[in-house]
Amino acid sequence: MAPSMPSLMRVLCALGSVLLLFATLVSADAVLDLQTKGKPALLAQLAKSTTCTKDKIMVRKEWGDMSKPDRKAYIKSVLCLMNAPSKLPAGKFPGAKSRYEDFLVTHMQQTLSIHSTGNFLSWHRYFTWSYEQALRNECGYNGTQPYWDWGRWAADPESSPIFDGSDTSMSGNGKKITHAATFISPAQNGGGCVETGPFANMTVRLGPVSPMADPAPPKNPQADGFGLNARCLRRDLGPYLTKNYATTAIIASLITSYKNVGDFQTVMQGGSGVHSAAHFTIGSDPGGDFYTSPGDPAFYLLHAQIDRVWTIWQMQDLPNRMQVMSGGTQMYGGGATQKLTDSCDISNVASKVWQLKDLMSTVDGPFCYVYDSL
Ligand SMILES: [Cu+2]
Repeated sequence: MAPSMPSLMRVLCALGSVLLLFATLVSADAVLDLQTKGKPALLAQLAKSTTCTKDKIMVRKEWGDMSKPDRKAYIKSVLCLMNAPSKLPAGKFPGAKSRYEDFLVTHMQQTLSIHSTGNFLSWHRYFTWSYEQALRNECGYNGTQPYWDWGRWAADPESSPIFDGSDTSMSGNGKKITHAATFISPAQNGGGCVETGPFANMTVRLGPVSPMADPAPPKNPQADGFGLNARCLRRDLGPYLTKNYATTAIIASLITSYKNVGDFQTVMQGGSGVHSAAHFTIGSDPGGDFYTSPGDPAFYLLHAQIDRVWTIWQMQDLPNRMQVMSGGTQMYGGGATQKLTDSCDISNVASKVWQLKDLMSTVDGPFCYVYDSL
């Protein structure tokens, strides 16, 4: 018997809904699609690697895709690093009490030669990887460095599993206080001390050097910011910057719009680029000071995503985007032209000095990791 019109309509409607759902699932995340598209190139690169093999590969995941026990293991290892003694000379760096702060000192010392420079991407890749190594080798962590996909949580970062303030988050927003706007966004929903989650009682000691928080943090007793200046961790989370400058569509467009690494990294690091948007989404103190931003433990999730976006950009045309670099050795084209043979020395926190050319692939040189899946 032929179906009656209404039931035929129902069938067609149901079919339409299924197709729509399928289309949504397939292209739910344009950045993930680009990552999938680039996978064969990455596998080909891995096959040629001199140091990394499939059986050794580590897989970094988005915080929201990690199990709660895995998140807790990561948090535990970060707290361990914060409680481990500094290996730096106390006379020179009185504010560096912990191994965690040794990383912060390293970033502070090199700030002007690692941002808006040729080595921005490779330096931060090696820095984030060295931090992951310290968590594993010095604090018994068995997992990998998680990342924060700004696009996934762009509508409301505060309710994301990264910042929801639960015991499986990287702690929540700062306490809501009356405060002024910054140069990049209106005042957001916090501004005060972080009082929820695993880092609620964290003490920040180094800096400020170039603070952009309101109210301003107390001055450091040393002009270089390395003196002891104990205060609380503050944040000013809100959706303004991610909604306007770091959605999935914007990240995908960053990856697909620029063939040249100079253009790609300049747009990424510009005032309305994803890098600034993500940093000032955390904001406040020490997160809003570009010298001391690694003093907020969410920094490393943020920079793993910077690294992931670079990796996905590289994977779109790997042979032409691997050994490429653009920029100077000092900010905004200053200093000499950066060379692939320049060294990357973060010997406060890593034992080996590599040349930048060795830091260009996540599956060669010191590295052996991918994002999300192999
Ligand atoms: Cu940095």
